[in-house]
Amino acid sequence: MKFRYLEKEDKKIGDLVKREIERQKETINLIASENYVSSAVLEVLGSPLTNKYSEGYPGARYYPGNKIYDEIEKIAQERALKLFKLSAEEWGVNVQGYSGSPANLAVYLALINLGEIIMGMALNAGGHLTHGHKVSASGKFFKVAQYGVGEDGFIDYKELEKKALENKPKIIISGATAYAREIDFEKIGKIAKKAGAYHLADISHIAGLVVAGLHKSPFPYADIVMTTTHKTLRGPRGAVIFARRKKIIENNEIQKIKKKEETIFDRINKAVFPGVQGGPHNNVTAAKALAFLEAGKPSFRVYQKQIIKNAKVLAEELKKKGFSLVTGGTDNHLMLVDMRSVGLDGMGAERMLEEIGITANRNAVPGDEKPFRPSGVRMGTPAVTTRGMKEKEMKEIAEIIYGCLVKKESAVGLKKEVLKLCKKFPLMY
Ligand code: DSN
Repeated sequence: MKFRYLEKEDKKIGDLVKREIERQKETINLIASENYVSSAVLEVLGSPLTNKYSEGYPGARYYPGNKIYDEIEKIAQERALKLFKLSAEEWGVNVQGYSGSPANLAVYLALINLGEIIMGMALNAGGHLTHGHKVSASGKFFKVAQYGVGEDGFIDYKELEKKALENKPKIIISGATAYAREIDFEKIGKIAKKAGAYHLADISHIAGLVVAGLHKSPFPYADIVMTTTHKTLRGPRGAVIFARRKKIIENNEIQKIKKKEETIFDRINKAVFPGVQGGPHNNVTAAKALAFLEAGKPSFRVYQKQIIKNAKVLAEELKKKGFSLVTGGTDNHLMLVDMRSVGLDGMGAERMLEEIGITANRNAVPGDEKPFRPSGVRMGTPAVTTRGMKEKEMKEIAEIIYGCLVKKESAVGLKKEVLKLCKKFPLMY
């Protein structure tokens, strides 16, 4: 990539940007939440669309000069609804979310009062910080009940139901950040109804799989669905929130909306702006619209299928080499490797892999108590699949990981193998 102006203007940052692009090119990226956007998405992100304030929503802005941004935002909304096959009568979508964490916070602030109860999956079971962990705003502002997984590593839906009925949360969150198995949104939706709670599905990790029909959709069973746009969806960093237009829950009862009454979607919009955010990042909104178009193409489904095939092969190969996987395998784009099975912890394994040019992040496994020094490493295949790698390369990667973490082969030799693979599947930046 050429940065004609940057290099002249600021050599220090220019050099760092170039070095980072080289790092991305020369690294096998197994971080399950990362991906590579298309060059067209990059163009839009770096465009003058970043210059404008557009607080408000299409047709109702707090700044002049927004006719073009109104069109862009409406296109992003229409494409987002079409991508997930939603009717605009039943669902609205807010495409302004800066990222997943503020988007989840907006959902909570929209629907419940401070001090009321939310219920999500615990961090050490695979849940996200914003699903109620005590260090996040979600755990500081709200009371929290958390569910976990059983001894086999799978979500324990019976326990989930018991906790929901005992604690009577106002929101139950389905979705995870490190869970390798299909989530039964239907079951969680039914439990939420029984408990009188809203059902928020956070599909940030699996949105691409849902679009491709490779993971069951949460939409029939949820009141709100949030996703980030940069993981399996392969768009710019950001989030979107889908919300039902017609249903609202007060005093644990679902009530029909009368004319002019607020819908869940209305409340979500107000919570995003002015509740949590200021002006939307218009360059990102336009890039989201573009990414939704890309994700609607038949080639995107082929890509998602390959992500899963690759994850299954990588998981099986690692198992053959003695690594233990939480739940014993994967249904989706990621796996959680318990590094105690090869005498390491997550931090040690993460560092050793980074030294040879493989990035995969340390992650808690069920039962872990220390998030900074957990026992596992999460590995995912969205990024390597974008580079064009297939089953054969997954076997090679498993061999390199084994050489690094178990056989303790020379880092210099393994790094050369990593580079060879990266050169064979280049990034087009
Ligand atoms: N940090 C993201 C992930 O890695 O899953 C979620 O926010």
